[in-house]
Amino acid sequence: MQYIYLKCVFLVLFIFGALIAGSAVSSNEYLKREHSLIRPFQGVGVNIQYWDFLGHTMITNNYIRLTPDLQSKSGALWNYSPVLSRNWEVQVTFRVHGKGTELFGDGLAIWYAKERMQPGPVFGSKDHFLGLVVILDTYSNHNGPHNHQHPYLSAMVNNGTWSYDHDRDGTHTQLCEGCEVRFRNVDFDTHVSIRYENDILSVATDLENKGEWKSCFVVNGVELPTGYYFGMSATTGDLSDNHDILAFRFYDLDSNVTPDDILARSKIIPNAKSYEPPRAHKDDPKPSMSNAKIFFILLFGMLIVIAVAIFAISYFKEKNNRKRFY
Ligand SMILES: [Ca+2]
Repeated sequence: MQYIYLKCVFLVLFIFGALIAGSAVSSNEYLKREHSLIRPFQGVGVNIQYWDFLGHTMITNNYIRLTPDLQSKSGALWNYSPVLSRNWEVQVTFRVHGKGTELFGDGLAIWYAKERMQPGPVFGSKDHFLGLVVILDTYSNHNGPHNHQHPYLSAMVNNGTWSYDHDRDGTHTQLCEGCEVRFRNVDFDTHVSIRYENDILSVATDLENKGEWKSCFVVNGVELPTGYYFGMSATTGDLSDNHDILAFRFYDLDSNVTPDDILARSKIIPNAKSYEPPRAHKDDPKPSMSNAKIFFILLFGMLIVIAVAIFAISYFKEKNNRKRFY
């Protein structure tokens, strides 16, 4: 009796153990360490495994600070393993914070690009890039009215020929309408997920500490090559913020993708079918007439009408008077 009881206990323990092992495998199955960045960051010296950094980037155990909350700083982090997956998802945990309450900037960008470690004007990285960028733009450079508030999340796919237009906050080259995002100065971690599967790009955020993704946008027909690199960069100008990266997790979503597919895919040029062709940079239209101007024009017009009326009345009156004399 006791033997059967023990056997049952062992069986239950075995099944329980197998379930735990199974779930551990399934949750780690697709995480690729060579494209990920997981705490603690400080290993031997100042090296971070699989990643290079440049500019004012500062590494601590718990976070990587791309820029401090000081003017004119710029930093970047680039993975040095080319991505050999056709379908993937990355989840970036970040924190943007600073002393500014009304004015802060400039923002943070997450890259999947052909060239790595290239400093430049687009949130600390190269313009005219080949690949994808997802931008968390904290400062509205645009003087005229936007139809959205900042911070604003948007994406751009570039074949190397287009320029990111800061004066328009990239709205003329964005992939589609983005979304307003509030991630600054919160006392919990904030996350963005970029999923690229079967040429569909989906971006979602978790900015409210709820542990759930909220969709920002989904776009079909996005063609990105294999063999590009992931990176993150940030910059400050007159305005500043701390731009901190806390984690970068890469999940391989490939199933039934052959090495030939991966190779063929490495030769394509980044392209997005739904793309609106970028509009030429035009200056804002001249401000329309002020209310005061319109009032004076109307007043002037009315005075002319009144003057004409008075003249006409007196003219006809005189004509009538003259008639009576004859
Ligand atoms: Ca901006």
